[in-house]
Amino acid sequence: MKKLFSGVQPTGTITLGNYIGAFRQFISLQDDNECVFCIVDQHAITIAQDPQELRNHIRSLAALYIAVGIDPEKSTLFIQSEVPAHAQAGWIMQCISYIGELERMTQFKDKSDGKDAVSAALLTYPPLMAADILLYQSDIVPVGDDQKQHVELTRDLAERFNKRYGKVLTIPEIQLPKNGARIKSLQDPLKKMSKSDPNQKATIRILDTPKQIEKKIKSSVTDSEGIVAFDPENKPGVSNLLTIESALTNLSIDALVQKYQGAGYGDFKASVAQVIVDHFAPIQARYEELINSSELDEILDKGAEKANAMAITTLSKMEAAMGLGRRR
Ligand code: ATP
Ligand code: LTN
Repeated sequence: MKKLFSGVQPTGTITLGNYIGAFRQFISLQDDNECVFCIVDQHAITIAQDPQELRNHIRSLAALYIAVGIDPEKSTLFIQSEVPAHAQAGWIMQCISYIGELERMTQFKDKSDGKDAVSAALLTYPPLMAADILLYQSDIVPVGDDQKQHVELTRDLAERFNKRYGKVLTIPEIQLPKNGARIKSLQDPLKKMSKSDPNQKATIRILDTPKQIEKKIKSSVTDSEGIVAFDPENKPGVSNLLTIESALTNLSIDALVQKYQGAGYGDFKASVAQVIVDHFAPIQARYEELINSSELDEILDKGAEKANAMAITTLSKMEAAMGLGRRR
């Protein structure tokens, strides 16, 4: 079995983009791999968070992992700040990172652009992410394509570490989703759909009510041509909706274009909205069962314990290889 690691930030209720780009992959991968899934709350605080909101988002994200189908019997699910080795290994990774390579990360550029107070941790976010992955000697990292650059940096850092201190770390491979790698904002289909987008109309969230979903899809930005066709460059809005329906139904884009031949945008949007509503209904029902249950706390306690044991093993090897403390 291959070892697999992925993380999601508790910065808001997960979107359709997160679901298609990340969560659905996780579920299909957990049968054939040894999976570790992390709620990366330490990454979330690289941008200031309201404490009560952060607490709620962490719990909600944990319940959603289970509700979408992560099986705690097969996979390990835990909260990053409950496993101290992440911050410790994150520091080590910072020590072998160069400022220049961190400044070149597009996520850093996007998130710091135009801000006058940018935390140092926004720059050192990728070395912490590298630590997350490398502590579990992960072979595979399934993420959306916006994270490709970070996983490539993780590989560089692991190679650099191994070259300097001996072969301690596994070099991970990125795994991109086959379908719908990047779902776009409903209001600006040139931007990715992002859970921290302040414009509520831009994102569908996994806990949205059917009414909200219908309204948001109905008001999504398309074009004035009135023909349902797949052309991401010239028709990004319509293409995005087709990508969403295709990803949720597993029907090909061609089959969908065929299905909507002659249909107006009104009917097209109503039908896409219905597909999303039907897909989310069972997930939302399971979420309601979990969110205030002790079952969720038990899963997270057990997850932290398992993750801790794995992470400490690698951290000890890293520290010994570097000559830190009194380890040999
Ligand atoms: P934030 O707005 O806080 O940056 P985000 O919505 O971009 O959040 P992350 O927590 O950064 O989400 O990412 C969680 C996972 O979802 C990652 O694997 C990421 O690649 C994937 N992902 C995020 N947005 C999209 C999207 N629009 N389409 C496909 N996958 C996505
Ligand atoms: N940077 C990622 C979240 C993340 C992650 C990870 C993903 C933190 N650590 C380790 C995969 C593996 C994001 O913003 N999506």
